[in-house]
Amino acid sequence: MKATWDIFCSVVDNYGDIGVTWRLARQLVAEHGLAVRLWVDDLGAFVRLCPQADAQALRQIQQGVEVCLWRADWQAVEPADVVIEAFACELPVSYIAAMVQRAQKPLWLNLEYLSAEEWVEGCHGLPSLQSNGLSKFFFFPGFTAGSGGLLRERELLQQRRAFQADSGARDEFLSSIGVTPLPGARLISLFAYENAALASWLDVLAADAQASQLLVPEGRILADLQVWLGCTAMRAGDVQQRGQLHIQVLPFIQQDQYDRLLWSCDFNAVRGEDSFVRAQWAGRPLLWHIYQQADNAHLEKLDAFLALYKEGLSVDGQRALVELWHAWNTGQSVKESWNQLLQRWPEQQAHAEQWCLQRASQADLAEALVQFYLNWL
Ligand code: TRH
Repeated sequence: MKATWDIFCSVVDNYGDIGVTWRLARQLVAEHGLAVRLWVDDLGAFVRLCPQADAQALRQIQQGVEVCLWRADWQAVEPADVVIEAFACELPVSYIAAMVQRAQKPLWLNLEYLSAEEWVEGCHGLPSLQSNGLSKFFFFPGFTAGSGGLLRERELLQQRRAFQADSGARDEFLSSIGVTPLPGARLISLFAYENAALASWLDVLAADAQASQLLVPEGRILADLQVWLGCTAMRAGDVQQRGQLHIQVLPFIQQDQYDRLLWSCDFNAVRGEDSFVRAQWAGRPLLWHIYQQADNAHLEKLDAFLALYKEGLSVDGQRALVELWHAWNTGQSVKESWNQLLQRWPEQQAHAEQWCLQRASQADLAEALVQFYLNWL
């Protein structure tokens, strides 16, 4: 009998919660042959990632995953063997009661947000005894061997390498999303929250000796882009040029296509959690717009990641990287740091690939979850 897994996802905002859980659910089905139900409280967000899905369906099968609407008026179901509450979302009270009643108790996991902070290793896998007698385990994704790892499909890096080695595949993909690469231009993707530093980056790209082609999926950064361009209501397909900078707005594409976009670009600006990880698997230099938290807690997380990521770069390479990422995340001008980064471009390229290879030597998150369950049994 296949083990059954329930993954609960409450969509707080943006696409990270559903992006991570949808990716994990698919991988558990495709690579581990598990029966997975994904409970989502906002099917609208899910449909954005999976356009063929039905936003009204209470239950539907998508790519082997049973996707269920998590309704406020919870209808009783038999709990699964493994229950994952993603990002500390609160399970329905009656579902927890049913977990307690189950003859074979389920493994209950809280899948946490990704962080490179040192304390993560100490907390990963720890149980917390609940008043109902069940234990809930904290599962932390992460970048180091003592953490739960990162989401990475089994064939991902082989596919990425084959794609990057095949310029025809790249051109064909770009053409499928309406992009014609400009000869000699640096190709950049931009996915970010509202960002006061954007104008300084666009200024420096427009004034650069080398042309840049900036691809911007529809999203929150468009408002700042429009202010800089002095235009309104930009939509997918719109193209603008200022100096050496060519800007094109893209539609919001599916996760697999978004991967290909990251693989196609020379540089990727990403945000949140899932796109940030995907850009690392692309093996190309990247810029992270971290999700803002109260009291600037996110800046500590940013520095924790930088401390790991910058290892192996030269002193100048480290400085350019850290200053660029700090400026981008604090709304300061990126002009100096971007130019410094460009001066060390080959080093940053080699480093991104090296970082990717090192992370890929660890077990991926889905595999680590499955192993955790097998050890727990
Ligand atoms: O959307 P996000 O900002 O999500 C955030 C973070 O996860 C943050 O940590 C969390 O607290 C907050 O949500 C609630 O960024 P993220 O994590 O990169 O998720 C975006 C998803 O959208 C990711 O799975 C990639 C996907 N995507 C596409 O599928 N197509 C696209 O065109 C683009 C731009 C993204």
